[in-house]
Formats: sequence, C-alpha cells, structure tokens
Amino acid sequence: MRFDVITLFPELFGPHQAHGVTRRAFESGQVEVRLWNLRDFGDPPHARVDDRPYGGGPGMVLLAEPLERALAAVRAARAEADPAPLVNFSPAGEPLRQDRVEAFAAGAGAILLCARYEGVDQRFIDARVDLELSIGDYVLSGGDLPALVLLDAVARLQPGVLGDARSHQQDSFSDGLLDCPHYSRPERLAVGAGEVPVPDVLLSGHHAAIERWRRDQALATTRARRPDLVEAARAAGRLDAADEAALAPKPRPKL
Ligand code: 4GY
Repeated sequence: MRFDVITLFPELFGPHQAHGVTRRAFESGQVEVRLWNLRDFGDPPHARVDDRPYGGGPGMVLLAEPLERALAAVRAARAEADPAPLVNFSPAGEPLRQDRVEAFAAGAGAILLCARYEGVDQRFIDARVDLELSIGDYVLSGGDLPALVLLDAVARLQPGVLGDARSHQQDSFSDGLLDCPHYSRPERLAVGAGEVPVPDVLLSGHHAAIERWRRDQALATTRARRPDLVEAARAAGRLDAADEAALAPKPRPKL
C-alpha cells in the first residue's frame, strides 16, 4: 500500500520510519510513504501557503490553491483507476478507531493532508477531502502527529511486523475489548515494604484456565473503564454465555 503525505514538515516523518517494530513495514515498502512538501507548491514569489482569514480574527489559513497543486501532483504520481481517499486530520473529524485502522491496513493506502495554522480553506475541504479523522478531543498544532499515528497503527498490522502473528489478535480492541494485564519476571516483585506476586493462574500451566482468566480480566477492565465498549461488543454479538456469566453480578453469599 502507499501513503502520500502532504505536509509542511516532512522531516517529522523520517525518524518514525527508522525505528521500532514498524521499521520493517516501511523499509520493505509494505507500507510505502511518499512525502510531499506543501511549500514546493506555494504561491510565488515566496512560496506562500497561508494567509489571513476573511472576516478577521487571529491566525492564518492554509490556502486552497497550493493544496490544489499539491493534490494534483500526488494524484498524477499515483495514477490510479480507483482514486485513493484524501484524509484530513482535525478534532472535528470522525474518531479514529481500530476498525478503521484495520480497513486501511487491508487497503491500497490514502493521501494524508497534514494541516497547520488555524486550518484549511473550507472550500478545499468541501471539494476534495473524502474523510476527516480525529485522534482525540484535544488540539494539536498540526495534522502531522495524527498522520504518524495512523501510519504507525497501520504498519504494525502488516504481516510479519509483530514477531508473533498472535500478538495483534490479543491487542486491545482486537475483539472490541480492552486488553488484559500482562506480567513477567520476577515471580515476586519487591515493591515498597512488601512483595507482589504474579497471579497464580498464570503460573499454573492450565492453558484453558489462563485463557478464561485473561478474558475475564479484559471484560472487567473494559466494564470499569469503557462501559460503552462492553455495550458495543454485546450489541455486535461478540460476548458469549461465559462472557455474560463473568459480567453478571455475583450472587451474595448466604450467611
Ligand atoms: N485532535 N485529531 C487533530 C488536531 C490540529 C487543523 C491545524 C486531532 O486529528 N487532528 O488537533 N489537529 C490541526 C487541526 C488545523 C491544526
């Protein structure tokens, strides 16, 4: 797949692609990333890409015409029968979720627009942007970090990127629930005055019991932190009878 990134700060992207488990996905070209510096398409004589907002007020707006030229160059380079979607990142976008990441990971890529300043001339968004995505309810100084977030989430789903194909089947959200807790050495961890053991079941070698415990932990954490996700999993038919039993209120022990 191929992602074309339109940005004023292409140098932000290189370091991410050079490190960590996702590096292989980028270096192998499994996830090809082409960077387009919006400045190269700016208005002469000084390659201007922004100007003041009509109606007044603070800040600057990304100009539609440089964006039009950049997009035309990307579209020409991609030369696709089925044009890739143009994605803009904004707090006003649809919340990015794992199901959307999975769809990108299985697709042919996209064009990612990384806005800066106060945003993009609305006429360019209305005419050209196919999808607006938000990575959360906070305000960043640009769309570059959200684009990196999407690229990272897509890259780690590529075959062979995580050492073990099972790792991302056990992630948070892989089945619509949050992940269970994880433990490693030592078996008893000195913390403050005491020692904290690893939960017994994880040392039992009883694989079915371990699997059940992990599922119960995932259900309990998800109910405590994100009850909306439990409801959505239930509505999607992703909870079986054993899951419902784990979620059911415990009968009060008789005295
Ligand atoms: N949050 N999720 C976000 C953002 C900042 C457009 C320039 C976010 O996706 N993008 O905060 N983007 C951009 C918004 C103008 C700054």
